[in-house]
Amino acid sequence: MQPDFEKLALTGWYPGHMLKAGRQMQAKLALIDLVVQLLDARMPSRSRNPAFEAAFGDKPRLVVFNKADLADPAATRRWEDKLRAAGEPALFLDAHTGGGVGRLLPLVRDTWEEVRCQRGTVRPMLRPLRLLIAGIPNVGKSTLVNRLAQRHKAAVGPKPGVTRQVQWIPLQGGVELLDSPGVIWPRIADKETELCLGLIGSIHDSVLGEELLAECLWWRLRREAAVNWPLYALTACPENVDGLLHAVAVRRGHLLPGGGIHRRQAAVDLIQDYRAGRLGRFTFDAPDAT
Ligand SMILES: Nc1nc2c(ncn2[C@@H]2O[C@H](COP(=O)(O)OP(=O)(O)O)[C@@H](O)[C@H]2O)c(=O)[nH]1
Ligand SMILES: [Mg+2]
Repeated sequence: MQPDFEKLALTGWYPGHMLKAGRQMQAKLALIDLVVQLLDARMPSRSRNPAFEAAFGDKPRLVVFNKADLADPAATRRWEDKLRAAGEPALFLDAHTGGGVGRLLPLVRDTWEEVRCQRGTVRPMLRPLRLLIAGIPNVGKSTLVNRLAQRHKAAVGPKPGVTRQVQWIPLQGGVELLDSPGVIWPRIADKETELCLGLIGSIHDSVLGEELLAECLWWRLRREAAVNWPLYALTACPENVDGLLHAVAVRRGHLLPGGGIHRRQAAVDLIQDYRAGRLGRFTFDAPDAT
């Protein structure tokens, strides 16, 4: 039976530290020229949301998709086509291994030149272009900052003349990167979006509950053609989430005396396998759906 996730109330979770992070980001925005908005390649539309428009105002922005290694390559190609048709750059990265990261700075510079052109600026820029990487929790902002910084490790260090807490990492070609990324809270439109954001780790597991996340994942995997079901000695998607959790529990030894299973532990394992890409590569937002 189809689970009706929309019957469930939104958690309304908005921790105080997120409010603080939002304010801190506003302060950072004043220091920078261009925002690199990092989204999750597994949810290109759900991880992009109106909260960003509110957060960034008219600050020049470049939208980039991370964790492409976990997304369905065919869906990514369709997303690339759709984005390019709309005149947007379509940069899909894997900040973990560095795939695609080398294309980021040239794209930043191109975007910035376009912005200057639109503004009618003709004078050469005499100071470095300042970048901020921003996005919702867990999309890989810190990983990307570290990767960009690592390539230029020798140059990392505080610079005089800038506020002491703010450190700029000099990159190639007159670009500086703010060393700490900006965190934005995702806008949660409906329960399924909230659950998907939970699956990609942008909302704390304990808020939504691992067993509910597992049910959402089961529901999504049901519609996927290429799932690594043999991981749990299965040949196809079980009829319901209980069947799936049972298979996980048997495989991982989460069995209780008397024949029951440790349901939550099985759910935790299932979610971890999904996040690590062990079940396959999936994209939850179809480019043709919107
Ligand atoms: N598979 C994969 N994992 C990534 C990638 N980028 C980051 N991660 C992992 O995602 C998790 C969150 O990354 P982090 O940089 O802390 O995200 P932040 O909250 O946006 O700063 C970490 O476990 C990273 O190792 C990527 O491109 N692919
Ligand atoms: Mg971080």
